[in-house]
Amino acid sequence: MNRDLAMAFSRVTEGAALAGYKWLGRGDKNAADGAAVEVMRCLLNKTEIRGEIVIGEGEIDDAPMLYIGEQVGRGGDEVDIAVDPIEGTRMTAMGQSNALSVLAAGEKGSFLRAPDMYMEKLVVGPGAKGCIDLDKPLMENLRNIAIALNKPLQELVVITLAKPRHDQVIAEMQQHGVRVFAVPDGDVAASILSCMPDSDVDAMYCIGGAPEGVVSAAVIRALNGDMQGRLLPRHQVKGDTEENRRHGAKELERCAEMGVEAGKLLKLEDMARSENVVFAATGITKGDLLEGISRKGDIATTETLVIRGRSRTIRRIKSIHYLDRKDPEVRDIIM
Ligand code: VTB
Repeated sequence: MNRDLAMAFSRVTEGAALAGYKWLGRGDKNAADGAAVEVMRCLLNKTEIRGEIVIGEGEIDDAPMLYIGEQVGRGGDEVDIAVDPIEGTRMTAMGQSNALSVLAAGEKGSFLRAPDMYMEKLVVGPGAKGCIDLDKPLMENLRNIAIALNKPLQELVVITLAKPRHDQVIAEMQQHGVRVFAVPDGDVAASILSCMPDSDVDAMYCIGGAPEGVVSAAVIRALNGDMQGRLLPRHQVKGDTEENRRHGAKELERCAEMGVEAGKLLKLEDMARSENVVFAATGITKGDLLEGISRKGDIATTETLVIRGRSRTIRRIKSIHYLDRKDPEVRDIIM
């Protein structure tokens, strides 16, 4: 993959983030997402790639744009692309922190194709690579991570999502003295934080979205961290009601069609098969990983993280955008 694509992809997430920002705090998740999707697609189609969306907004029937299987780009390197135009539509709609626009690209066949369902995930940075095993209890994993990092359990920092389904594990971790950072939403940013050399987060554990898991796997691989995951049907996560069971049964059917197995342990290499990946994320709202967008009149500032797996270079790009100078099709959505 041409390394200059890193710059091209940062432009794509910047545009999508600016589109999401326009809807910040307006209580309309779908409008925010729709705008980001449209800009992301438009900018991807101006990029010199022959790309296929492998993690996107869903299946063609219910996602008009950036659906799984959609071809994007105007010709060039053949790449698979995993996108989350707004990772945190609720955060964007409600003006909460940590919302990002995210894209990962890799050589053909790089990413696991998984349905949009839940995934249990455990992520660590390079220092604890090879020490995790999701088939073992979480506390045993955390003890092993602490040993690998040469610190007492009481100094371990684990980030998770503050969701009712995690109340019990959060309490258990805290009873054992682990420091828990429970953020409301956004496990992609949380996963990246656990692999960044300048962060004090040691691990990320949660049950979140599978697409978010695959996007995270790409960047974790690029950062030489480690991750394991397990696909879970809805009724095992959200309560064993009739509706959830019906929904869960459909997810299991999709798994069978796509050749993946729910409940089975997935290793990092199963989810991200090559380290020749490029990852770009632009902050929409201020978070622990990235600055949010700020805008005065028609001038907006963005911060974007760009990571190239091959060289493992981590760049932060601060951009100032004169919105009225953007291409008309983008300008009309972001202004
Ligand atoms: C998950 C997580 C995301 O939303 O998809 C979560 O992976 C949805 O959780 O990072 P619920 O089903 O409990 O609402 C995020 O936190 C944000 O998109």
